[in-house]
Amino acid sequence: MGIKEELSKIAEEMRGELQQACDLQSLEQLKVRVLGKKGSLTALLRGMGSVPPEERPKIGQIINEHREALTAMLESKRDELARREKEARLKAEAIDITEPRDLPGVGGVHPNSRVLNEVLDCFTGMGFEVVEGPEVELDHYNFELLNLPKNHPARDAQDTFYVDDNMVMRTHTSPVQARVMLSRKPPIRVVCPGRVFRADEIDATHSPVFHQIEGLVIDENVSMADLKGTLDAFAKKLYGADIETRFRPSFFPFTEPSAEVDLTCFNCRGKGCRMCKGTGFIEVLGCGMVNPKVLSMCGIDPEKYSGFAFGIGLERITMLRYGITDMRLMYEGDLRFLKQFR
Ligand code: 2U9
Repeated sequence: MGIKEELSKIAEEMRGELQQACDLQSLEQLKVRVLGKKGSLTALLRGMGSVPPEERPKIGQIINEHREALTAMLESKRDELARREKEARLKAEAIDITEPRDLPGVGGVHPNSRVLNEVLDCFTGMGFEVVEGPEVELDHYNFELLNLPKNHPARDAQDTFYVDDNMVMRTHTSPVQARVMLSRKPPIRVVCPGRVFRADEIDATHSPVFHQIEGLVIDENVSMADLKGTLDAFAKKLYGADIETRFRPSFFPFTEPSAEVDLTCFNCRGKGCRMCKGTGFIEVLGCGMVNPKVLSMCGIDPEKYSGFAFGIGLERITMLRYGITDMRLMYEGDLRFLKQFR
């Protein structure tokens, strides 16, 4: 068979096989069989030795024309197969974004955060500004300025985490109010939320880390009536208009006079129940008129200004609000507990 017949035969066979080729791999094998080093078309080029010299240029040109044509056929087929493979993959991997899915579990707001936000809303609604301060605090601001001198029992190591002789983990947020008084002129109306630290053993009602919200009002002619009125309004905003407040004399070094405040039990509305141990009242916070010595130490003239302060333990009111009997539940991250607050 002459070279021309050979070429036609090769082209015919390739057309037939290209029709059959259904994937890129078989196409590659066909390319090697025809155009590879040991391919049928390459063999013809090797057979040029038997062609008369004067015919070789012509024959060589014809073979190369066939090589180009066969290469074009292969590439066209490869593009077609590649396109089909891509379409098939896109179809297989397509996601119907309109398909209903079970939403991932959404989080919730921690009960402490809920109550904190409600308490802060009550006071910001009355014109108080929220101010925060450092948790690692100098002894000077945490104790001395609060009329808790060096030998005061509240400083005992069993109550306080000391970083060094002059630095502690703050035991209350009171140093924030002291800092505010030292840096601002009256009138002052601030609430100071945050974490506080006491060297307590962990049990159902104690944690070495807990939260307080303290408040401070400093202005001219601030009286105990302002204190009672403000805290009474707070209690009614937080627990309902029928809630009554009861002020019992107490003592704190940083306030004089001092009082502890009981609220009508928001569970039995004053009838007496297990939560309020039958008394109808629940102690919720402490307060008092700022001790004039504290005013002076914080740069406020006690002859011209007076003020009141109060302190609320956040965990205590959160546990009362939600009937949580063990403080540890709030920190252990158990989803069975947290899911109740979604
Ligand atoms: C300054 C002056 C006075 C803050 C006050 C209380 C009363 C109080 C407790 C409530 C529950 C702490 O978390 S608790 O155990 N606090 O009873 N705190 S008066 O008085 C201040 C604060 C700052 C400069």
